[in-house]
Amino acid sequence: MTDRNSYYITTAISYPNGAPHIGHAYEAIATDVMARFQRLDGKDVYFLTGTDVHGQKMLQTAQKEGITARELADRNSDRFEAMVKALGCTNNDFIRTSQDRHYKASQEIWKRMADNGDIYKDSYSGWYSVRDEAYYQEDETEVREDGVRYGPQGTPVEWVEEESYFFKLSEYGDRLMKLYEEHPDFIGPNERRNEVMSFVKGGLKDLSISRTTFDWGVPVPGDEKHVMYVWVDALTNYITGVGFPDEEAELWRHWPADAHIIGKDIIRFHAVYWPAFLMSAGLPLPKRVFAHGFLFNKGEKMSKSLGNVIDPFGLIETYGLDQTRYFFLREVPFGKDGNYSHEAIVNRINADLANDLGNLASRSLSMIAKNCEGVAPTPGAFSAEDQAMLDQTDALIEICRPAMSRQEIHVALNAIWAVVGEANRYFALQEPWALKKTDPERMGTVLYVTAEIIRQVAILVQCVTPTAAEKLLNNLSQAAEDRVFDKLGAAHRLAPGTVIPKPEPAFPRYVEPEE
Ligand code: ME8
Repeated sequence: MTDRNSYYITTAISYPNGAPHIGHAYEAIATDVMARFQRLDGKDVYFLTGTDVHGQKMLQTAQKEGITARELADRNSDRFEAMVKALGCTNNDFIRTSQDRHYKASQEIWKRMADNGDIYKDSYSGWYSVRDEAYYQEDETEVREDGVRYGPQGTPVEWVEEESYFFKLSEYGDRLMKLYEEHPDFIGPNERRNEVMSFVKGGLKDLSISRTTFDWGVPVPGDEKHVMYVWVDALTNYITGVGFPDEEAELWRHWPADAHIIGKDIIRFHAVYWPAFLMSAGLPLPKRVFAHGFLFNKGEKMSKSLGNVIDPFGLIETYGLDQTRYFFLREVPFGKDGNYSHEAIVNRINADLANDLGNLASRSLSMIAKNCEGVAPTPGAFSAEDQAMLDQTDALIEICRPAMSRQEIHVALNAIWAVVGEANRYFALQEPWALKKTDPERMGTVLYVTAEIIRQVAILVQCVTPTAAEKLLNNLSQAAEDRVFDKLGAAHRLAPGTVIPKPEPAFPRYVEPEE
C-alpha cells in the first residue's frame, strides 16, 4: 500500500537524559531541511522525531537526580519538543517511547520475530556500555592507563551477567550483505557503508535483547520479568510513528521510510540490527540510512565536564533562526564532522546572507520600486549575459534534487550560492544604476533578470532559511501557490507588472553587541 509520492523521513530519537544540545539541533535542522525540500517538490512528506526514554542511562541519571525515570523523561522530552519547535522544524509528530501506542508496536514486532523463530532465552555475560547502550565483544574493548575498560566509542564498559532473550542475528549476515550489495544506496555516506560491511563480514553474534536487572523499559510479551533491550524498542519508533501494527492505518502508507537520518555513532544499530529485525518480522526495509558527522566546539568534543556544551536556544537568540540553520548546513559538508565557532558563524551571516543574497535583493528590488513604478519591468531582448544567468538559475533544481535525495545538502547550497555570487558579479558589471540615464529600457531588463534570479533562489532556500525566504517572496508579491518547485524555471518567469514594493530587508547583518 506504498504511496509512490510519499516521502517518510526521520531523525534519531534522542535520549532525554539531559537538555538538548547542538548535536541534537543539527540533526533536527538537517532533517527539517530535507523534509521541507521534498514537500516543496510536491511529495507527500511525513517527518517524525521524538525521544527515546528507556534504558539504563536514563534510569541512572534519574537515580542521580533523585527522581523517577519517567519524571526525567517527561521533563526533558518537553525541552526536546520545545527545541524542535524553536528550530522551526515541520515535523508531523513528536514521538515519546513511553507512549502506549509504542508499547503496543514494540510488543507486536517482538512477537513477530519470536513467531519467526528468531528469539530464544539464554544467559548473557559480556561487556556493556551504559553511555552507548551497547554490547561489545571483548576484542572491541581496551583497558586504558586509568585501569578502566573502554568500548570502541571511548565510553566505559561494565561486565553484565544475566538471564536474557537473544535475537538470532548470527543468521542474518548473508542476507544483510546481500542487502548492502544489491542496494548500494542503503547506507550513506560511503565511509559508513564500508564500515558496516566490514563489521558484518567479520561475523555476527546473536544479540542480547532483554534485561532483567531493572524494569524501566517495554515488558517482554509473555515474560514480564524481562524488559526489552532499549534499542529494540527505540528502533521500533519508526514504525510506531506511522501506525504499526495497524497496517490499515492511513499513515502506514508512508512505510517503508525513505531516509533515517542519524549520527555516525549509531550506524550499527540502524544498518545492521534494524534491517535484521524487520526482515525477521516480515516488514519492508527502509530505503536509506544516512549518518551525519559530529559537531565539535572549536575542535573540542562538547561535554558537560568541559563546560563547552552549546545550547541551541542560545544560538537562535544570538544569531537568529535562519542564520543558525544556514550556518550549520553550509559550513559542514553533511556526513562529515564539523566545527562551530562564533567567528565562523558571523562570517557566514555577514558574507553569504547579508551581503551576497540580502544586499543583492535589497538593491535590485529597491531600484525597481523606485525607478520602474513599483512593478516588475517588461524585459527587452535578453543579452548573452542575461541568458547565461537565467540558464544557470534554471538549472539549479536539477542540481539540488539529486543532491538532496543523497543528503548532500552542502552540494545544493553551494550550487545556489554560486548562482548568488554570479548574480552579484552580473549586477555589478551591468551597472543598472548607470543605465538609468543612458538606457532605461536596458536597466529594466537587468533588474528584471536579477529579480527573476531572486525569485527562484528564494523559492529554493525556503527549506533552509524559511523566514527570510518568506520575506523575499513577499517582496516579490508571490502568491502562496507560486512558492513551490513546480514554479521554478523558464516556464514560470516573474510576470512583468508584478507589484514590487519597497523591499523589507530579509537578512540583517550581525553586529557585535556593545561591551
Ligand atoms: O543515540 N554532533 O540518542 P542521543 C552531532 N537514543 N550529532 C550528535 C552529537 C554531536 N556532538 N551528539 C549526538 C541516541 N548526536 C539514541 C538514538 S534512534 C532509534 C535512538 C546525534 O540522544 C546522535 O548521533 O545520544 C544521534 O543521531 C542523535 O544525536 C541522538 O543522540
